[in-house]
Amino acid sequence: MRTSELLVLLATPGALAVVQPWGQCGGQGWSGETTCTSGWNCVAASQWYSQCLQGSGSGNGGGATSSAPATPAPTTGTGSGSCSVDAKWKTHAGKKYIGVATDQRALTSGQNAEIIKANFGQVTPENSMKWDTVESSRGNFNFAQADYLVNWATTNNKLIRGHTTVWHSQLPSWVSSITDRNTLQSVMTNHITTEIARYKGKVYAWDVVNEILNEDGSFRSSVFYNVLGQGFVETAFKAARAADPAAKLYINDYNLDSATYGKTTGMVSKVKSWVAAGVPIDGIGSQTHLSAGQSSSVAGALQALCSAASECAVTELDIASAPTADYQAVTKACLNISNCVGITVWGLRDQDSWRANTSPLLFDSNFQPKAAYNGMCSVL
Ligand code: 9MR
Repeated sequence: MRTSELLVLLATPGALAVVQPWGQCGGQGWSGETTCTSGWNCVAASQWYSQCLQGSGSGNGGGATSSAPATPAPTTGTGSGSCSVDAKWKTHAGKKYIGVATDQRALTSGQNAEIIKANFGQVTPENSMKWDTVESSRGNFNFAQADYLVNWATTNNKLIRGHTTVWHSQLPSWVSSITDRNTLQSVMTNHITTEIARYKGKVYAWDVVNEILNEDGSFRSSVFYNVLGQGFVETAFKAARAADPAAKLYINDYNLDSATYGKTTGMVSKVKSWVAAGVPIDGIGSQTHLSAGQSSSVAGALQALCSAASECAVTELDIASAPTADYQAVTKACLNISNCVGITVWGLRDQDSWRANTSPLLFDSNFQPKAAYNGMCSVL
């Protein structure tokens, strides 16, 4: 929430008696408010957690408010014995999801959909919302795969992290070859506005800009930085905020896994100054692609990152050979930081990972949970 919104709320008697967008509104043991703000519905995600969502099926269908629905049956934990990491995560205050990267192809094959439904509370499109998929030529938008994912998530009460609008990679050459400032400004703004507005009210958070820093924390050379200068960040976030005012807007990057690393310190100082200057950044996403044994510095890094924005998240977790201790350490690191809202694992099965040869994920080729999955559950 921005300060201006908070002041309005505090000045309005009774205004805090409704739950704001994305807030918790029910679940076993919940004693807080159960009525969502106007236009949002209280939807049960699990036995333990109901959340104010927009555009989801249940609730009062457009009236002023809606209250918590009846508690659903416990999640059975398909594919993982009796544990849903997402349901256990949400028993902790302020924790919104454990999610997974997926897309239409995975969701329509094998047991992917079934396992995600039972064990995870959020999905990130692994590829379908990237620029080369969505706008391969100027002004010609193709949202077929992204629509599939959004419809699937909405139907199944899963949060969505939109990924990603401005990224130097997977960027069509018609964009990367632009040299005229006004043209690029217009193209970038139109891309952000069109994509984010299409899913307004349905996406919890957007990775508005992705991987814009070098390892030393300076700006990466990209068409956006080279042609527009660092002001492209402010332009991008303002366009995103205008397109969907309720979505949380993130800056996302990798190699933010140690507090003393140049990229981490650069990210922290840049985000603090952007936020102070009124750039609408709500969160920092730490991708967290790790090697085995690399988790020991993650808690300190997340503390630094999470101090710079109103929320933060682990957005693309995978760990070479998936050691249980490393998955547990990352899980506890985010769990112990009050504004670290969730963890997204970058794929379900090892064989579908972008680094499949390192077997870095939580489920094996037979859709069976690995030791690390049960290890995550046991620390929740
Ligand atoms: O996992 C994604 C892989 O399937 C794609 O081929 C690749 C290029 O688009 O992107 C991978 O996901 C990346 C993510 O979008 C951004 N951070 C790094 C991820 C791994 O490369």
